[in-house]
Amino acid sequence: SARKKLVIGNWKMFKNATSASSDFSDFSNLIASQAHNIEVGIAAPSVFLADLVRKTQNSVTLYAQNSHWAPEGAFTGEVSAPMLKSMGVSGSLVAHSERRQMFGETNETAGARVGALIGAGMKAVLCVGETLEQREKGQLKEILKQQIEKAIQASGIKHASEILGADPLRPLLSIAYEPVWAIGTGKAATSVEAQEAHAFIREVLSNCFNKETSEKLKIIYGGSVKLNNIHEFISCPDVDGGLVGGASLVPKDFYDLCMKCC
Ligand code: G2H
Repeated sequence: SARKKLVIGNWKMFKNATSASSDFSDFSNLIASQAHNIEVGIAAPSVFLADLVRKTQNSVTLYAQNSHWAPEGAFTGEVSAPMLKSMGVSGSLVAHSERRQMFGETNETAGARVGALIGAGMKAVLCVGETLEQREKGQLKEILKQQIEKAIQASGIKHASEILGADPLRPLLSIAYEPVWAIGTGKAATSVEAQEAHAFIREVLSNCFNKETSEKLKIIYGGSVKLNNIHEFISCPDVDGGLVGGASLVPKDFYDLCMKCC
């Protein structure tokens, strides 16, 4: 497809100041050393971002793992989109399933976060996905439709032009499909399951915006993506890259994985 592949490493709550710094440098040096046609990002714990932003060499896009819906205010412990932007951070993950499961994230709060990021001209990667129970009950499509429609509604985004941004190859909004049962379990979805969900997500996006816009947006797969299965996923017509947790933690390994997407 005409969509540029997008691979984002999600460091979750791993590393310390020293290892985050040296791993990020190692990874961005490797990426900068190689000509490629993909977009590569790291979503790091926000406490490390100020340091990492100085080391990107423009080869790696930096993301937070969460950002608040308000620009500022009495929200102890939270970080806002304008704060991240002021540091040179490009965007944030939104509503990762771990946040939905453990920190009370809803489709409405997810949407508000997306709206704040896009409003600040930043990238938002909205994470969606069904639990095993929902899949077994045949609710896959219903859940994905709700997660996307409700979030877009709550985001306040009205026009496709708001999410497309200035660079046609890098829209501000992306979707990460992460079936909850595949996250950190070593049990990835099959490429057939991923393609089916991604094609449906594109259909939902087409209904929310329009067909042309839905064709431009990237839908990336997450959930036990590894060096040996990434190629299978990105070979699917509607899979535009990966959101990679465990396999993004070692710089050389993640670099090798990224190179499989070129
Ligand atoms: C899913 C994924 C990255 P992992 O959470 O977001 O993690 O690749 O470890 O399953």
